Amino acid sequence: MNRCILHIDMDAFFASIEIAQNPFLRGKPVIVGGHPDSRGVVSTCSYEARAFGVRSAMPLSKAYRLCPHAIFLEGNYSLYKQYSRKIIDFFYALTPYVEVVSIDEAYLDVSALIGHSTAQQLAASLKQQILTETGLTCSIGIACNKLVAKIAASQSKPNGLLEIPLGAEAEFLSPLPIQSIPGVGVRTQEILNREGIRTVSDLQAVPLDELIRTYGAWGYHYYHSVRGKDNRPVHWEEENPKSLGAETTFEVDQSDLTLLSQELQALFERAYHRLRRYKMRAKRVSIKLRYSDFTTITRSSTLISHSNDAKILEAASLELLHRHYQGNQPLRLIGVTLEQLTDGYWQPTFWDLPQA
Ligand code: TTP
Ligand code: MG
Repeated sequence: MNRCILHIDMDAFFASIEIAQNPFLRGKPVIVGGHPDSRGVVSTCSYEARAFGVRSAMPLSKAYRLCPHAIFLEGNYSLYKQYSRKIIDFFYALTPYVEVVSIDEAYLDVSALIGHSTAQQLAASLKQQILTETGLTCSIGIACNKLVAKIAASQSKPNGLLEIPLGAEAEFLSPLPIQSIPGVGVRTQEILNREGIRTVSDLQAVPLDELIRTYGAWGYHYYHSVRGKDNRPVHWEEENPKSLGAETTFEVDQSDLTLLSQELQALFERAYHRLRRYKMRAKRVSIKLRYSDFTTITRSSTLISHSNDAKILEAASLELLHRHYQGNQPLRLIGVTLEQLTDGYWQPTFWDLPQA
């Protein structure tokens, strides 16, 4: 059976929340990340600032040179997480088949809902609900798989809705630049460009055996991706999970402990977010480390009692990393899992209460 997947990604997420909170900012270039004199980088910026060339991860000093009249804001991460949680709850109200990918991004498998409504109708009403309840816009891609749905969402930004009909995947992708394909990072893009491969259609023309000769296992990935083929299911979660985890495979193997700690913290946030959504508590924290040679270890730490305290659980996961990571060996994968779960009482926060 053909699947129907929605990919939803909020537009200029952190900046849009700041604007929703303070309408004076609407229509203005807004940059979130800190004061332009500081050494930090841009988290994100409004589309008005993007018109001046400002982008995520750019040094704030450079953003200031490009757009000196922009409004620079420190950012309020806990507020952004609260918005994120509200939006994710709308997804779960539609279907249990939700895979939350990041703070502002999720896949929904809505195959079972099609017939009663069209995918376009579902997506349009979700966009409307998010806008009415939060004041934020998002972009939604609809396709038969995750890869094409994600690219469709990014192509429709901002405030877009784009459905790629079944069978039109390769045709949709062909005019796009090669870096539109997830997995084609800056380095791969440079290598491909040197060989004269700039668009997806250029890469569609390269035979499979040549791709495998040049790129090894990634050759298969490119071959199928450029044709819009992707079999990955939406990784949704059961009603009462036994464990909640998140892991990531690096594009380039990593050995920098600071970076690994940051990645682990980001993964922990994802696992913890789900713990919170299920209103559960965990008694054990595990980490998984896979080295370049595919040697994989998992290490666990058991707490004295069940906890839903983010600080305690996060500290346990970081402590495991610091204790067990062999610093001289690069990692290709890192993951964290919250285990031995039990139902727990969560104090409702301001955001759980109806807003005036
Ligand atoms: P994105 O979805 O990549 O970016 P965005 O929502 O700001 O803009 P759009 O999707 O319309 O292109 O990331 C979501 C949030 O994650 C973003 O608002 C801020 C944060 N973020 C960072 O802090 N640093 C980064 O380098 C990136 C890419 C995002
Ligand atoms: Mg976004």
